[in-house]
Amino acid sequence: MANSKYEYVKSFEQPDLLLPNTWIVVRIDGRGFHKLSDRYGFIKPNDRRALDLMNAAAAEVMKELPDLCIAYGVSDEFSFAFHPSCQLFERRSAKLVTTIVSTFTGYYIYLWGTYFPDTPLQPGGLPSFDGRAVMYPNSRILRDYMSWRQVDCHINNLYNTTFWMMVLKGGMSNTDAEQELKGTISSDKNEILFKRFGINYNNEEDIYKKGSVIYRQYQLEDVKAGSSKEQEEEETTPLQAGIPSKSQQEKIRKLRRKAQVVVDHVDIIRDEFWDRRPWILSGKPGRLPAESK
Ligand code: DGT
Ligand code: MG
Ligand code: MG
Repeated sequence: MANSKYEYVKSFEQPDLLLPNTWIVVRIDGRGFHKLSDRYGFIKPNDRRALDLMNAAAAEVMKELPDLCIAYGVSDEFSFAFHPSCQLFERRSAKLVTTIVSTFTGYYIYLWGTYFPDTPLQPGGLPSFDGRAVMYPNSRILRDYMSWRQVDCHINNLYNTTFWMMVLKGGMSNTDAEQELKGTISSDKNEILFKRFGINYNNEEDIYKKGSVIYRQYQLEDVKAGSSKEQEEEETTPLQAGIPSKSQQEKIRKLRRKAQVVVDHVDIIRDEFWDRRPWILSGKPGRLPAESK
């Protein structure tokens, strides 16, 4: 290509490569969903249709980007994790974030009518999402990140469930309910729910209490004592293999595309989830379940 006199402007573009060999989490969050949830009449505190729509859009993102290992969603946010060995877009931050945000938003809008058939989207109230990429240096910290989001889900859901019960069923004003809940701990909220409304919080649906985790399904491993330790040891070994070759990357992508993408509502804080699904942290595809071979 001939050099034009304008070409110098390219030098203004800044590199934004994320560090090698680190987990990359792209977290997206709905913009102004407080207002949007009112506009389209989302049920308080949890609208199953809204959560199912978030999950459906996230599952499509997982299918389109086989480099993703796991995604976790709650409320109007989703976190998508790329494995440390990921080389997609040379690990350029803006490319990764904008691809995820736009793919997610595209599907969210495309699938809206399936979940809200009677409430069409209106111009001026179109959903949009922001996004950012954060790097985490090892699997332990990646897991702590995921635990942080799931604990947040639990804390917010317990608060919101109690608050909206007090308002919608208990007839309290928003301010009075807020005032009464100020400074309460989990057991106080559990007690309010049980004593005043006969609700045992433990029996609430897992999608609300635990959020949603999306991953590729392979044959589950039997949990053996000490297996999480093995994982840790593997983790601390320096990455001898370095960057996988282009053909290796393509082979892994192909294998990942064969696996079914599943949506689950389970504890991701304890070891069991990760021990039984070692492919999530290792990035190496597992064995496909017999029936889907
Ligand atoms: P932002 O993210 O700074 O642009 O502002 P928002 O308004 O999106 O606030 P954020 O992300 O902190 O909180 C999420 C909002 O979305 C929150 O106001 C409640 C609403 N929301 C999310 N899921 C549901 C749902 O299932 N039902 C209802 N009623 N509201 C929901
Ligand atoms: Mg938001
Ligand atoms: Mg949010």
